[in-house]
Amino acid sequence: MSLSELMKRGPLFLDGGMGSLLQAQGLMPGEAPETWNLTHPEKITAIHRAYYEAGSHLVMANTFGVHPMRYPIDECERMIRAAVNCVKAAREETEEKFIGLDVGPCGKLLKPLGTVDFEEAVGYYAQIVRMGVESGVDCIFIETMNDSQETRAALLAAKENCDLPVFVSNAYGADGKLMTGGTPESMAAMLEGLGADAIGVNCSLGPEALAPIVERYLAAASVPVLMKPNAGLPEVKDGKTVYSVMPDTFSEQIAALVPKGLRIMGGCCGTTPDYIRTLRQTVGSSVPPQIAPSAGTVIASRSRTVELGKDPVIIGERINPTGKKRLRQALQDGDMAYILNEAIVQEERGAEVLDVNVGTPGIDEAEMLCRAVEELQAITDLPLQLDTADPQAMERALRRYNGKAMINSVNGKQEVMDAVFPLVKKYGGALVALTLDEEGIPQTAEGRFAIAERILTEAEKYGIARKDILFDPLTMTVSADPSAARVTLDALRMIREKTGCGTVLGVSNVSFGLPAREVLGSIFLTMALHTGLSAAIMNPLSDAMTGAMISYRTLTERDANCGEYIRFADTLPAKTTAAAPAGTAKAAGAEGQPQGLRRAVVKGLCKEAGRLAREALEAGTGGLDLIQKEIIPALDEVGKGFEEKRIYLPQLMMSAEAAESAFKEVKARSIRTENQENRCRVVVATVKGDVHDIGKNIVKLLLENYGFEVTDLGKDVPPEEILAAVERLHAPVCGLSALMTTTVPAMAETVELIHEKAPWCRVMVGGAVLTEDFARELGADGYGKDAMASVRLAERFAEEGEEKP
Ligand code: B12
Repeated sequence: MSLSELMKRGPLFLDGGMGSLLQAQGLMPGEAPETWNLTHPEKITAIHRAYYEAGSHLVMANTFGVHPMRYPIDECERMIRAAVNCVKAAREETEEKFIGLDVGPCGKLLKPLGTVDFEEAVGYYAQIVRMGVESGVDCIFIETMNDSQETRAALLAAKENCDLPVFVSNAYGADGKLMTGGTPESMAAMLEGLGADAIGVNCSLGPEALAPIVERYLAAASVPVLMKPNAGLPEVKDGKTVYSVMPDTFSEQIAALVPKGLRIMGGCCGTTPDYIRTLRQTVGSSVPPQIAPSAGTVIASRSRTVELGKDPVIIGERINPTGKKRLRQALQDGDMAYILNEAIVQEERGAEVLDVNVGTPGIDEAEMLCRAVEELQAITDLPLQLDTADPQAMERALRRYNGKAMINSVNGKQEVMDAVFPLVKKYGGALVALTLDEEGIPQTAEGRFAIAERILTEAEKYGIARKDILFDPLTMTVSADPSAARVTLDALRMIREKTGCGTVLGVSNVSFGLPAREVLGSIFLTMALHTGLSAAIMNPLSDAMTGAMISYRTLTERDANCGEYIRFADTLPAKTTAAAPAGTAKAAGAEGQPQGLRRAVVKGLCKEAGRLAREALEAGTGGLDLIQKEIIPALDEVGKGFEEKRIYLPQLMMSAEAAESAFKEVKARSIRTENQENRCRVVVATVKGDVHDIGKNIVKLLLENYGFEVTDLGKDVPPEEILAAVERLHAPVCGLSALMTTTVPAMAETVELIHEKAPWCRVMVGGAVLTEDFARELGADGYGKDAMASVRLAERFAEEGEEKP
């Protein structure tokens, strides 16, 4: 059986861990396993052989750590060739014995979270894949990826550079999420869209803890699902890493998933050939059931999925310059802040997907769409609808889009289908198809339906699943044609009933040219929903439109206890709800939402935060007040969200940046004017292992404003470096900051070192994890709960001089 057949039928057995086996053979801690392909090929070959003998069908070459960001390219090539040769040497027969190119993460984050550009990452992975293919592997196995965008980069590179099967495996936390927030459902949607041949999970946890994640994959995926758990959670005993799940338990827990559909299985850290042998015996002759293709139409951002065709969905229409002068201007000026704000406002008012159309005269649409997608995805996790008629702009945006996008649009014109279908096939997505063609928009419902059928036939030639096509039967304006609404709704009904496909309508156009547009628009929306509309492109800021949508959900048993309706009513202006029973009237604006600068920081709106801070300062608000009453509470709110897993690292980082830009404005102005010049020298630093420096920067700013001469060593600073600065400057005061429980030991070490080697220096400490008692335990000379306290402490230390009380 070929690898593809075996993987589709299952069970397909993979190999297990490599690192711990190499350590047992003498690999030193810190030594890279891939270097042994060149220095100890016989030992690598012996491990591969043991896995084949244990029953692995697919053994991975020892290439996990090989990456052009770590090694010069010719060395990558030598290591990959040697690694594949080691597996070849171990494979005694080729019948159902395959070799995988093991592809791991680069170790750095991609933009906007990190510094690596997406296309740069694709380029690196492309090199690795080509080297693997030239060396003779049978498949590409991308694994242990904990960020969706890097996973996409590697998968895209594999698909663009070979036609071998590509397996993609992600590393999840115990919360069922990737480090950057991805879920089994969002990953399944995006990876299948990009053409992964098998998807699943590896590393991080044992089989029992990974089982629920695998089950979610099985429910969401239409391709084979794989699992490669650790032998439990790693624990350190007597200085050695040990794993607690033994081969029997490991195998039973995995085997229990085979009847549920698991087809591809092996082991990760801590597993050995013994685990694979036992696993194969335990699974025995059981064969997973046939894969049932998932039925729903799902779109996804990196961390959120939206199903179309179940409950009607609101697609926010406001990021579209048609008829919007202010937005057109913003696009021409490259004013992203305006666009990001439109996104946030729509999200706050209930949009579930955001339409993004940037087509404006005088701008490079491809460039702008790409930029808008990237920036929008940094501040919102709503899935996006990429709305452009330019296939080039569409392709560039699709490459970057971190998820499975809604693609708007294709139509019945042959030329347009020829340009758009290959993109949908390559990148995945749910495609909105407009029922018009070379002849224009048919006047009749039958005419529009006929175009829909032609589009479906053509899409099938590309292998695009029917469920991934939604039809827009086109809303025409009733002021120009009294039958316009009826024809659209008739076409909608025919398409729904005869094709089973989902439907989309931009509803606002119905009232064009008429007064009180929302009255007509909201009734048309209701009629369309009643006819079976899956998603409406509409203005979520319109109470009439959103009210119609929410009322419809409430009236069709989609709103338990009318909760959504009541929450919506709470946001309406008092006038509208005056007749309601006591006490429901509220002022407009989503309740409990932070406003102004606080909101800008919470939502990660960088420019907006800077502008609002500047305006507040110009209007006379004190810098310290701004920090304490706006910036810090906003960061606290974000931190709480992060802790409660409502907010993920990308949003945390955007908020930190927004705080920084507000902070820069404060910094540009002196907080206090009556400076006392030439007070003593103070060295400040965030301790080793900790990159949180916003608090430390505020401490520095305030100390400087009170006349201290501050030397700032930055963040993640080792104890020796801090000591060296204290010694060089003979600084009488040193301020240390730490924000994580894990970096408190580094702080303790630094305090001890300074006390020992620079006894003249007094050390004050601060940061969110510390308390007065904790600071005392660390041996610090003082603890400051905020930046003002750092000034008071420094003043006291300066006064007391070198004599410690
Ligand atoms: C912004 C932020 C980030 C930003 C930091 C950007 C930057 N340039 O600083 C980014 C996104 C990079 C980040 C990364 C991470 N973060 Co973070 N982050 C935060 C957040 C939301 C706000 C921190 C902050 O700036 N607060 C505002 C400042 C002004 O407050 P402050 O630092 O406490 O400073 C004040 C006082 O403490 C005092 N002070 C501070 N220093 C000093 C020094 C002296 C001498 C004195 C006297 C006083 C003093 O004065 C300051 C002004 O009043 C907190 C949550 C929170 N509410 O604290 C989480 C938080 C600190 N992060 C956390 C985590 C887990 C992480 C990550 C590990 C996440 C990850 N999985 O990658 C990484 C860590 C990377 C690393 N190795 O350090 C956890 C820590 C949990 C713990 N208890 O250990 C927190 C608490 C979030 C949470 N609730 O889970 N984070």
